[in-house]
Amino acid sequence: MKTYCVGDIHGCFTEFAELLDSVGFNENEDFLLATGDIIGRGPYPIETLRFFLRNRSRIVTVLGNHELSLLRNYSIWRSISDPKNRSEFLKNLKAGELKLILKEKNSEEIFDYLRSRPLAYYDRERKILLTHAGLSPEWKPEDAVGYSRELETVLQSDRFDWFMSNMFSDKPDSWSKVQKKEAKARKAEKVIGKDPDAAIGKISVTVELKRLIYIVNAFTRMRFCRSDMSLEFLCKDGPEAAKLNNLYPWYELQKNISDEERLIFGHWAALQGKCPIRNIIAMDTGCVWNGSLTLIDIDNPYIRHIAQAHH
Ligand SMILES: [Mn+2]
Repeated sequence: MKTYCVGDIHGCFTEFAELLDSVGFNENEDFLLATGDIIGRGPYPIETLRFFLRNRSRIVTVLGNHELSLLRNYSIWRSISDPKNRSEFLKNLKAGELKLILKEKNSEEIFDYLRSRPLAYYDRERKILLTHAGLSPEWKPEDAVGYSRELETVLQSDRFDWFMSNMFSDKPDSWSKVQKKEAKARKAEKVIGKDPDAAIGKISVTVELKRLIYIVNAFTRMRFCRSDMSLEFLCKDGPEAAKLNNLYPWYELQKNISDEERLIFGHWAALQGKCPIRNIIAMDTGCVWNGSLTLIDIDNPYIRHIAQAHH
């Protein structure tokens, strides 16, 4: 029984299957961790999703930004009642995954599956944390699963559509700002007391939304931070060029991961699977961009199994 970890598949099912074959992955015995973005842009999203659902008891995947975008489109599609407008909406979508999934008999099962994935997974025995984009330098590894659960609860509740329609924002960009806003809201609640005041309800919903947006952005979109550890989303350059703009790859500022712990992440194809910090392991080698797909045995993580992109 082995446990493997695969980088961002992005619907590149051919290369994924090739890798599983090359290590002799046993669907009845072995476990697989995936860094998220299992779909998005690539040619075989349905085949990939079918594999993940079929093996759901032996696979952990965290959510990536592409799964969240898909869920957002699904949420909008569901909210449109007129069939004409629905098909118009699907026609105008850049990404084709939603249309393909809706044709599947078990499409509801697929959406439920995605809605119930975590943003962070922690393997206690091995002390391995798995997320899509990394771990905010303002956070400690032991807090990650708790933050992830906050969002999971919302995604699985009837507040799913509310969050989906408010999710896309670059702000707030810092956890300390979130905490300051929370402290302010608590103070306001104390002053006004327990009067059922609509304004107070509004304050706390706004503050909660900000907290959830930060959680999503840190786990699924982060690449660069400013020196004060706030997240920066505009820079698309590689890590070296970013220094000129006084930006830092998040992992250079993340000092809370102990020597015995490991953090595995994907998302950042431009790193080409290289992170200079020994126990922070970059897995996205850009298969969907004509790079390659990477798989490791997590008990032997420095040996990499690679499948070159075919398309
Ligand atoms: Mn990504």
